[in-house]
Amino acid sequence: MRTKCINQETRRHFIRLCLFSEEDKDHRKEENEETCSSSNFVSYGTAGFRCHHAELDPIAFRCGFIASCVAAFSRTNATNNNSNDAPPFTAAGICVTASHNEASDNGLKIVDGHGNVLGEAYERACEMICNAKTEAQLENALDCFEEKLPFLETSREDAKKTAVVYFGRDTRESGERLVEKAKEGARALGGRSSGVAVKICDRGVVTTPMLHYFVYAHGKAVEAFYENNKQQEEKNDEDATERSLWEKIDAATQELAYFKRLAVGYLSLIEEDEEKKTKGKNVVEGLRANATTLPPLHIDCANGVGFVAFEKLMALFDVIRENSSSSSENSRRSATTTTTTTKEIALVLKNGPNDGPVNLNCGSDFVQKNQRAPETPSTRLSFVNQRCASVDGDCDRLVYFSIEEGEEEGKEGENSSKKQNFMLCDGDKLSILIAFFLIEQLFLAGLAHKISLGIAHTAYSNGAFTKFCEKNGVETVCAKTGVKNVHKAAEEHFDIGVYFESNGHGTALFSDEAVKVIEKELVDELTRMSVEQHLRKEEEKHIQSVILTTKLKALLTLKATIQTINPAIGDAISSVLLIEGILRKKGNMPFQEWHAMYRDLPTKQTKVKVRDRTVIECFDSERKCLKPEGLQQRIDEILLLDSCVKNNNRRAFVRPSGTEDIVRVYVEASDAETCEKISTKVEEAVIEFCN
Ligand code: 16G
Ligand code: MG
Repeated sequence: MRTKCINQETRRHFIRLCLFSEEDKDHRKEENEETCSSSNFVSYGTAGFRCHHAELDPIAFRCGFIASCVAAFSRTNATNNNSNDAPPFTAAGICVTASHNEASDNGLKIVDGHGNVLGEAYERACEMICNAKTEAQLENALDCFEEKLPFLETSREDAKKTAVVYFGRDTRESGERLVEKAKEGARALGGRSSGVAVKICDRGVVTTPMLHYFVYAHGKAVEAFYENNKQQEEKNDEDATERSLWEKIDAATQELAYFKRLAVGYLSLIEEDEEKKTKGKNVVEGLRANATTLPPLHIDCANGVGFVAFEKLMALFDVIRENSSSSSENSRRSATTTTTTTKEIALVLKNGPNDGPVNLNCGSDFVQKNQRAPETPSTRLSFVNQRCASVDGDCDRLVYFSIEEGEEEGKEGENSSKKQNFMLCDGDKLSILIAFFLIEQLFLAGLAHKISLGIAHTAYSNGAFTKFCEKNGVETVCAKTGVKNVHKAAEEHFDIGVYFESNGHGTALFSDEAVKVIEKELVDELTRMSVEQHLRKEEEKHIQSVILTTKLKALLTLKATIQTINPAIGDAISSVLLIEGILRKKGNMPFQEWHAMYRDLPTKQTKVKVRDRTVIECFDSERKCLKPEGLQQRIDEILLLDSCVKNNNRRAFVRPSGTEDIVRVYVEASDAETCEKISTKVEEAVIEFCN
């Protein structure tokens, strides 16, 4: 039988505190009668617990405890190989955010020791812990948490001395209160009886991807430290070792470390003047030679934390610029917009936390779903005829858009109406741009045969996107909706897996092996170059070095790309830098050209309310349904509408939502009218089969 990690005394302490906070919740509920939902059960949704903030106090407390346990008893890369060498500091994280939801909602996300979202295997146990109402239920839930889950396959003696829990929150008003509750829960594990010391690292108002990054960076710092120590094989004074480790961890998990990583990655990515660099000039000086011709990017920050974080990034670019030279470039800050225009990057920030409730009439979800510009009073018109991007409330989604406004033909003059053309580059187009760029670099670096690259997407990706990939020989794989599913598919199928959901949540994942291959090739190439340079005759030098430089440049570009990407999770800030970098390297590619790489088929998405959405069971990555019986056959028949042959441009699927009590219907066809017709019929079929 397995030893329990959380001993009886600690359990009892936790349970006592939980039942206290249960009373606390009832008290709150009376105060917030109108706003609380009637159901007490809060389910573990697609991305953690999320609902009206007034419901969340006890859940925050319990999630805090769960995070402490994950930090104390889980194993990371550093501990996997040799448990006797177990580092004393393992980490986990709690992110208090409700992403793109309205301002009165909030949520809890638990981050594991690698900086990833806590694994699916834990979801049910977390749900049980967070919803348990009695002592017996809590005991049972904790048993499930400990005994069913592979993470905790370790005895109490293996528990680390210190469990570090990182906390972060978005700009929602309820965030601070919920973080405090979660900290209380985290501390409930600490103490003499548990053998664990809990260290709280509150990083304040940060984006969700930043919090993930801190936990990731913590793990990497520990790993590197132990690797180094092993090599040195000297037995240091234990206290001094621990102090020095902690200093390293602390430095690696600060905001500045995160912004520096991304900024330096970006500056290296856009550096083109190879000659200047080889003559010993630094990255920034090298850049001075290149003029910025990409028009500024206007970023809608969803009235959220993205604004705060982008401001910090821009301040860092300002410092780098000031250090490198005095110039006439400008940086302007005001209450509602912040502008940085330098030769390296030109950003105009809009919709910050002081401009209105988070996500209200703005943000990536609003822009993508409504296919129009944010409608906050201060910025409504200022997006027209600009290059624009939109992030969500916690800054992990990104879409680009542009609105061209021109005179209606033949209507010039005073009474002319303006014609607007809205163009969206959603997750599909972000994937395409990044994947094509990386494929090119892999070819130039001579690594295309060694490193596989492909795109993971969901059923919501436009049919035109998958056809375009196929035509261009890019492998794709379709996964179920939800970041965790697409992330996993990208990781499993490719050495470099580019993935984005159409809603803009995604990244490019480089496997450890791919990173190693790129780094090794870079070292080999540099060595080869210097040796050959030495041996070659003067007149041959020039021709050879051109070939070598192309390869070297590509390898350096790949390395810079890796650094520009947040390795833990999809990150809108990191994606903006990567996309801006790629557009620059593509000769300042205009938005229109990127948008026109392929033309999306018209689509329609609707919601259908049914008695019980769970009667629908899907397969084939949710592109087909198995149950209720007969529904799929009906959909197939509807797709033949007004035609007796199968039309490859037509697609329709239905799936139960993971975040709302509805069924989602998706339809795609060559023209909007057919889309509309098919959609109505599929909605009717759903109602018929599901009620
Ligand atoms: C959540 C997911 C998102 C997914 C959406 C689907 C995360 C961070 N977010 O917002 O990836 O696309 O749910 O919602 O995992 P649905 O099931 O209601 O269609
Ligand atoms: Mg989000």
